[in-house]
Amino acid sequence: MTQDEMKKAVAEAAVDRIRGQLRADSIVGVGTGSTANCFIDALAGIRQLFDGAVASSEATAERLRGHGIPVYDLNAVPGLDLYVDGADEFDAGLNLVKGGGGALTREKIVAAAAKEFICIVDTSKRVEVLGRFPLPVEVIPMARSLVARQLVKLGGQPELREGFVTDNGNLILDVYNLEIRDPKVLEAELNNIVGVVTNGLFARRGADVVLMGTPDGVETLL
Ligand code: ABF
Repeated sequence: MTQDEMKKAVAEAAVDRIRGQLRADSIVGVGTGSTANCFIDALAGIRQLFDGAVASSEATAERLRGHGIPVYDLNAVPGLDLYVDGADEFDAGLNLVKGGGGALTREKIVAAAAKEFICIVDTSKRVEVLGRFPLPVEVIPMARSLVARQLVKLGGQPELREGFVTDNGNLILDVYNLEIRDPKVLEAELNNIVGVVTNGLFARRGADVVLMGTPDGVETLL
């Protein structure tokens, strides 16, 4: 199986997994990225089983609408039963690094609103220790240098993501060379830096389930 085939297989496995949980009034939280895009395409096949979706990015909202799936503002819904999204890395504790696509803040908000977070990945995303993928940190533009200096003190090497502005009008610092042994502690520590909006560690609210596409089929990790 190619990587694209694994992404499609895992997206279809996610649809199979949620099918039985959906009701006519269900709203599904939907993430961002190429694996999430495969999920959106597969979700369109069961369009009649649920009401609509909340999107973690403008790009996702557009793709959902393209399939005729209504997109709701999170403030207009009481909560979400489910959130399905990809990740850039995950470890054995189902802690994640997300935000390679720059949508980390909205992704974290949608994850926080959902009762169950199903993460869909292929084998390339599995790591022993998080930090191989540079950790994205969304920052308020005027605090860019202030935050970068704090990140250096924590042992990281921040690099501004050039030419990129988030859906919230902010900047991303990608932090290299972090060996993240205690993701929950680092997640809180980074969020405490003044000027940081969110960081890409999803450990305090990690995934509930990881569906991992492998060359031999989809594995479920709990
Ligand atoms: C989102 O998409 C992000 O949090 C993560 O950065 C990215 C993964 O993208 P892909 O599925 O294209 O590898 O889930």
